[in-house]
Amino acid sequence: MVKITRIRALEILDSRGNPTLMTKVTLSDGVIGVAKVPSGASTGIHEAVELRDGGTRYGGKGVTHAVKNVNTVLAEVMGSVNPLSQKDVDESLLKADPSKGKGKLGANAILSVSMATAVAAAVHLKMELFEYLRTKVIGKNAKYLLPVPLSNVINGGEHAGNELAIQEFKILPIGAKTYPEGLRCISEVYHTLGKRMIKRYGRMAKHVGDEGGYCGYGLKHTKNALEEIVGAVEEAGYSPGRDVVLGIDAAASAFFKEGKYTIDGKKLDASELLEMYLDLERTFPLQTVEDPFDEEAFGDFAEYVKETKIQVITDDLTVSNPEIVKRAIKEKAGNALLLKVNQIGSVTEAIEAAKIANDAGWGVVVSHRSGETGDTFISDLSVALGTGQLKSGAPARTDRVEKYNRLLEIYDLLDGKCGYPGSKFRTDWRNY
Ligand code: 2PG
Ligand code: MG
Repeated sequence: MVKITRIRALEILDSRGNPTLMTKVTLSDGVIGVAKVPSGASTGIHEAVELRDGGTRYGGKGVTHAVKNVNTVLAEVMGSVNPLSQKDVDESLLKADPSKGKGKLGANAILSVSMATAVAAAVHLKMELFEYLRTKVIGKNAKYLLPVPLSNVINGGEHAGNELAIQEFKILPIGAKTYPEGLRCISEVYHTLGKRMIKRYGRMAKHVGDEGGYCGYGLKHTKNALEEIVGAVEEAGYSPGRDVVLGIDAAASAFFKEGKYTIDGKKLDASELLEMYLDLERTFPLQTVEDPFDEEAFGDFAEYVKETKIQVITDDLTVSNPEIVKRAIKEKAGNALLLKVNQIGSVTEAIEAAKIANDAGWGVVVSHRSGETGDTFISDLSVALGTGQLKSGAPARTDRVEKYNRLLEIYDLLDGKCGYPGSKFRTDWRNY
């Protein structure tokens, strides 16, 4: 039986220049699996714990303790685990750190081993990662759906230094027939948007935020950003509403304080903010809204779901945690789950959260973090789960583009014999 013979982690940097982990898992046949862990900025309070060193080195953000935990405790534990059973791998990892949020060894440490082992197992079996995850780990047949990208073309909130409270303004290329056509669409709209913004607001508007979207220089209000995007969609030769629909991630916890949401120069209570979202839906081809309220406001999320027909995604509210996802489903506090593997800290638990969401009829959107690396695990995961939606930032900056490029590669590997949901981006997963 194949075994894990060596696990080696090291401290590397993420796309914001902060430390994170790269972990290599070596199997007895010499195969190596590598994983690099991402990191968020607008993190939910119930997320699994990123173990950071503290002190002054790297502003306290070093991960040498997490690295050490991988190289000692986890390397030891994994020596006797079957790397071809992701369930056993993750059960052993969770047993090694049963603390709440995996804070003892660090969810960043644990996740790096969980992901790298899956990568190694796929290589060992001479399978592509998406194929391995789908057929061997999730246990579904080899029928593949590529995702519609939710591409964040204007950054705000904690991801950019502008006046926009809303964190992400996204485009979804739903008129495309295939994934490559969809990617081409977001690239064309992105570049058209950049030229428009420079023409209107000057060269400062050329700069980008943490996820490669424009920094929003000159934009004062939520509506201005959406107007610019709709204009760019048209100018690029696409039809807003038919070819491209819009999405936002409000990441509303970041502008919520003492019961009020500070946005567009106003202080709104939850019902006024809900009215604002409904008004945006009436004015723009807005089809998906993420984290519209504070991360503990289950009731306000549920109010929104009652009032709208569009996709309401829970991110900070559910933090990819199976138990919290169950609560949100019970309280009807959304209709789609944002899935970030590092929020929960293991591949198996992330897959479980997705399954719980799908079983309840909720959509699932696999997502990057604002602090990323070149790792493309999430592209394979979205194809393996057949979520039909992936959020990976603008079609710019290598940390974002690598994910989109991996999907191009998967499309090629499959000879184009895979689905693309297009306008059925909220429901097509049911066929896979
Ligand atoms: C989000 C993410 C990713 P962060 O809120 O959805 O876009 O941001 O990684 O900073 O939490
Ligand atoms: Mg979010």
